Amino acid sequence: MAGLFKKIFQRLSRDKVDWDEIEESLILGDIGLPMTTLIIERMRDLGRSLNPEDAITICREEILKIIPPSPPELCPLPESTKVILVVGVNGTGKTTSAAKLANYLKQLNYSVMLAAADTFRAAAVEQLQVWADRIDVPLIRGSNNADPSSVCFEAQTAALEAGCDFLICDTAGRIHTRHNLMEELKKIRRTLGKRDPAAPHEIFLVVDATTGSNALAQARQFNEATELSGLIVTKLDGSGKGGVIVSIAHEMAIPTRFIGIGEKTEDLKSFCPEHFVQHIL
Ligand SMILES: Nc1nc2c(ncn2[C@@H]2O[C@H](COP(=O)(O)OP(=O)(O)OP(=O)(O)O)[C@@H](O)[C@H]2O)c(=O)[nH]1
Ligand SMILES: [Mg+2]
Repeated sequence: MAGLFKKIFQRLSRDKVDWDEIEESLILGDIGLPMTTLIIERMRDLGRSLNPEDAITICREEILKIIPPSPPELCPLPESTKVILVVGVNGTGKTTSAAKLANYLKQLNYSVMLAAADTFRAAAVEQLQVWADRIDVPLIRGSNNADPSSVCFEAQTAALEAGCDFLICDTAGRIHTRHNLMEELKKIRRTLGKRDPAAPHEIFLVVDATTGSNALAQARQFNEATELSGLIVTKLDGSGKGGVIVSIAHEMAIPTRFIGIGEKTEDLKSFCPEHFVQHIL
C-alpha cells in the first residue's frame, strides 16, 4: 500500500493530475468505491494548490472519519463469563486468532477458556488442543461430529461454573452464501443465549487481508445472519493491504478490533486506526 500511495503522490507532483488513474489505484488498493470517491472529491476541491503533503493528510483524515472510533478494550463482565464467538469463511485464521486472543487476554491476567466448536473438520479440535496446550489455557471439546451448539453450551456451562472471565468459541469455516451453514451459526448464537441472554457478547468475523474486497461480501452475509461486533483482520504481514476495513466500516459500521500479523502466539495486536492510516499512507 505504501508503494501505491507513493506512486499517486509522484503523479500529483507532476503538472497535471490524472484523476482517473488515482481513482483506479485507490480502488485496486481495496479502499472501496465510496471512500475513493470521497478522497477524490476532497482532493479536487483543493484544486491546483494540492501538494503531496496535503494529499496524505486529506487521505488520512478521510479514512479516519469513516473508521468508527475503537471500542474500549475487551474487559470481563462483573458476574458472568464474556463469550466471544469467532466466525468466518474457511481458512481465514479463526482457530489461530482464537488461540492468540486467548493468550492476549491471559497476558492481561484474565482467566480464559477455549471451546472447540469446529466439529466438522476432523483435525480442527486437535489443532486447537495444540494451541491450548502451548498457551496453557483449558479447552472444552466435544466428540467428533457433535453439534457445535452443544459444545458451545457445555463450554459456557463449564466457564460459568469455573468463574472464567472469557470463553472463546472457535467455529468451523463456513461459506457465507450457504444458507444451512449460516443457520447453524444462528443456532449457536441462540443456544449461548439460553444461559445468558446477552451471550455471545462479542461475535468477531475473521477476514483474511489477502482476499481483498471479498471480505466485504463476507461481512455482509455474516452480519445479516448474526450481528457482528467486530473484525479480526489476519495476514496483514502478507501482501494484503487491509483497505477493505474502510469499506466494511463505511457500509456496516463494524469496527476492526484486532489484527493478525503472523503465525506466532504474540502476533495479534489490538487495532489502532491511527497506526492503520499511517501504515497505508
Ligand atoms: N502470515 C499469517 N498467517 C496466519 C495469520 N493468521 C493465521 N494464519 C495462518 O493461516 C492458516 C489458516 O489458519 P487457521 O487458524 O487454521 O484458519 P481457520 O480459519 O481456523 O481455518 P478453517 O478452520 O479450516 O476454516 C494457518 O496456516 C495459520 O498459521 C496471520 O495473521 N498471518
Ligand atoms: Mg479453524
